[in-house]
Amino acid sequence: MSLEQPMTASTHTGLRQRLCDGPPLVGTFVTVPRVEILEIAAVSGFDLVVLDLEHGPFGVEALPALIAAGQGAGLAVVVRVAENSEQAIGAVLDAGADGVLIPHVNNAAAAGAAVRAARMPPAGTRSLHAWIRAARYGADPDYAATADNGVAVLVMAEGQEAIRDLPGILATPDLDAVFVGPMDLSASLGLTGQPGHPRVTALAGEVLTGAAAGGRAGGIFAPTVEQAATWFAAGARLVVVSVDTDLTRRGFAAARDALDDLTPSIRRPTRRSNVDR
Ligand code: 3PY
Ligand code: MG
Repeated sequence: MSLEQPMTASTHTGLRQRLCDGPPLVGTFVTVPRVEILEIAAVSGFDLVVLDLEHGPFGVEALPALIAAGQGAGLAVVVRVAENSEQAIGAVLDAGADGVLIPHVNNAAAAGAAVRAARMPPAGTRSLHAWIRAARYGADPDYAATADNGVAVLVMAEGQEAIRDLPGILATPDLDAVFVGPMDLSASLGLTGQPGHPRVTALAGEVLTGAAAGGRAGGIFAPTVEQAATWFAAGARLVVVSVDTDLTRRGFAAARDALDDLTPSIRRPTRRSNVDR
């Protein structure tokens, strides 16, 4: 496959460079828009968080504080936009995100539109504002020239159409990563809610292999750490493991279950934990 701009471009910095040739990255989705959640992810050893504007109950107004807190704690902060539009993508990059994750990118045309929205002219069509957070409020005189260097663009392959057009998506100039959404992929195969189904994992594996062969980073969401481990073994450059809500619920449930085991006097008659599900 010929690529106009391979990922090894020496100008790449930050998350772009880490996706390209750094150690594999471990992330998690954040749907609870609290500084504390990001700081807990950081002290727990995560490399990256994805602030989720597609499924989380918050908007761009929350981003500056969350991104600042995450970056200050040492995390790379990616934002998943709710839609593939110039406005949505530009807004999260203006807020200073290290990368943007675009859901439901079903074909090469959609991938091209996403990348153009994220890149400054002449590579793309992103609107320049020199006094935004990402430009250090005007204190970065080189912002227009350097903005693209560190910003990672990750498009989600999460439907059968995207799998069919994978070569076209991978050939998109200036794209950094293709990221599999196994939940929606399972639904598109008529296997809703079965991200571990062999037909889903086979296609996901094809995306990761294809991405590596095409000079892009392959990433994937894994609902469990066990699935995450298999994806790292399959060569994933980025695995986003679970979601803040599920990790919190599992922690709560594990503590409550452990108390039941240790203290028969407070044991619930029926164990309600779903920690293993
Ligand atoms: C998916 O698996 O479809 C996702 O979008 C992960 O959140
Ligand atoms: Mg999805």
